[in-house]
Amino acid sequence: MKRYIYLAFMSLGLSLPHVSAEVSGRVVLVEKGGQTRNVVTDVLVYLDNGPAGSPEPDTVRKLAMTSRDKQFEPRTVAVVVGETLTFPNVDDIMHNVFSLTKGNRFDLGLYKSGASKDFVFANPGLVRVYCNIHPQMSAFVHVLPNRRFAWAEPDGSFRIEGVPPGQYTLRSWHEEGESSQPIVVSEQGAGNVMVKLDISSFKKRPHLNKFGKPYKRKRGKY
Ligand SMILES: [Cu+2]
Repeated sequence: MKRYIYLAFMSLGLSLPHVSAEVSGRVVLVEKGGQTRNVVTDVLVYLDNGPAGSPEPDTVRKLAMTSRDKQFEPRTVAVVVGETLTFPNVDDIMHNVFSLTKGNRFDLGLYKSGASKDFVFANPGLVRVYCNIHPQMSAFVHVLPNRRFAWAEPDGSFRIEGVPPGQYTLRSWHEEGESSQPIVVSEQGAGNVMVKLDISSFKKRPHLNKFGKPYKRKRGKY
């Protein structure tokens, strides 16, 4: 059938329609001792090192990471290079959102309830986002080269749509670990892809403030 569609397009002097497939599978989080975590949260699955020159959707997404109850909501966001992320503050107190991550450093300064500031992420990579007032506020922004990504469902299943056939590296990320594996996507896509994400060696570490110094506790509270 595809051959006939191709020939029809060729005879009309048109270029071949964009072929895209779907990649689906399941992520398993492996904890210490080899046990698997029952509920999967905040696991990003994305395709890297794919064929060059694949078309991208040109719709503009509205993305936000809100400061609410001294937490970022959501805590993990994926943006495509050049996309804008809005950081609204809906708390009754001031926040100062910042990142010291190389390539996407920013400092939005102190701003009050109801205010919002934007940042455009220019370089791919994982960006660690914090508040300079509240050390418990931490978040992650994944800056990706394209839209070939998906967040896993709580049962670990994932589905990445609009994938041009080719050879890729399938990467998965959780704040406690990451993994990568080669994958071949045919015109029919790739299904039942199993991803084992080892989170057994994760250790939580404190982070520094925007000056690269430890946070100072004021009156016993943040
Ligand atoms: Cu804050």
